[in-house]
Amino acid sequence: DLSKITCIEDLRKVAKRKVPKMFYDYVDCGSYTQSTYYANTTDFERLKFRQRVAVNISNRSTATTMLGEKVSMPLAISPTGITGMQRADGEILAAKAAEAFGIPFTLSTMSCCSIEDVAANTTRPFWFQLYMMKDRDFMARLIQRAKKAGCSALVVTLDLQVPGQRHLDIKNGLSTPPKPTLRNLLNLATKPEWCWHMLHTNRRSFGNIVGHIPQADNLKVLSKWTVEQFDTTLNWNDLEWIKEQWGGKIILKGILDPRDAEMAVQHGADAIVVSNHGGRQLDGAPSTIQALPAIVERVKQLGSSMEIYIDGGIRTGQDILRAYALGADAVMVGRAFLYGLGAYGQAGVYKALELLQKELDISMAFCGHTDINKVNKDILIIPNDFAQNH
Ligand code: HOC
Repeated sequence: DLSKITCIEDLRKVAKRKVPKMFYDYVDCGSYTQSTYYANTTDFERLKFRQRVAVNISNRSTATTMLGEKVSMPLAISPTGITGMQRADGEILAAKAAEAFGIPFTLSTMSCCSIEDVAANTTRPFWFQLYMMKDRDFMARLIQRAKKAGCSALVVTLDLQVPGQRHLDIKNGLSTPPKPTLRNLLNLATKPEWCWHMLHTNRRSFGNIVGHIPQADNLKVLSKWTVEQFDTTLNWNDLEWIKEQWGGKIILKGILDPRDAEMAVQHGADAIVVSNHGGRQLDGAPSTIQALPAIVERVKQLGSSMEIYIDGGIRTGQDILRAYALGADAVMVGRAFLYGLGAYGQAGVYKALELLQKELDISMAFCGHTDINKVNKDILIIPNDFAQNH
């Protein structure tokens, strides 16, 4: 019953009950010791708000723009792998919820629903996420497909050329090739709703890749090809090739260091996402909220208008407000929407967005603001180590 859901944590608990263990764990874990994964959330709490009173806080608005697109709040849905395994047709359901809410949805290259599936089920242009892969022909085709589908931005992920190890995935058999344990297979029997939905779709694989390689219906072949595709030679020159193929707006995802933010400016990125891949890659990297101020400062020093987004650890509207006040133009969320999807499908994603916006609006009001566009770091008490991060 959605009326009893009052926060993202409630959605997480329901998703944990409804989604098969191996796919729930895939979302809900970080790499190695998970120190970065945990820091992403706990560091947000270290930023305290300065409450203001007796300010007229009627007529509030969280609406703004991201890359010139109007959005109902400064938030976009992050690209997440195999989203259609949280719930059948998950990418289509999440894209529809994002469209209804008036925010951008990003489709991962590694999605179950294809670019064409999502385009056929939505009218708002979505963003498409791309990895640098060895098969340039595949990349070029993906880019053309994204163009044809009317995607309004290309999100290039820079931090997954080597995979961070997630212990739980290995233990659950979510590996290459997939080797689910008997326990995990038995666990499916306890998730009838998930199974029922999954039986009614044929989107149970990498939708963007099927059709590109022979024997793509063989999961062993498909996963081996995919994993071997990540190109470790990726460097800044490759970006010029991507830009030429695409010709539209580019967002670079995985920036954690001011020097890389500077490179992004030099290479003409329209936006960056300050991201440590949800704590799923370099364990021991700083939380994204701690890395943000130095990046904002460097981009400002360069006089660049490149937009700065941030993801990782955002579970509340308060976190959105903290990130925005600290200089992010917007946030992106992965797990927060995935919990909603696993719990209640499209309605669950919409509910997650509704909760986040409501929390953002109320917290902004407590800080004495009525327009998100006017919020700045004056509303925060910032720990010293955030500013010292250069
Ligand atoms: C087989 C490769 O962003 C994650 C995703 C990456 C998906 C790659 C799947 O798991 O963090």
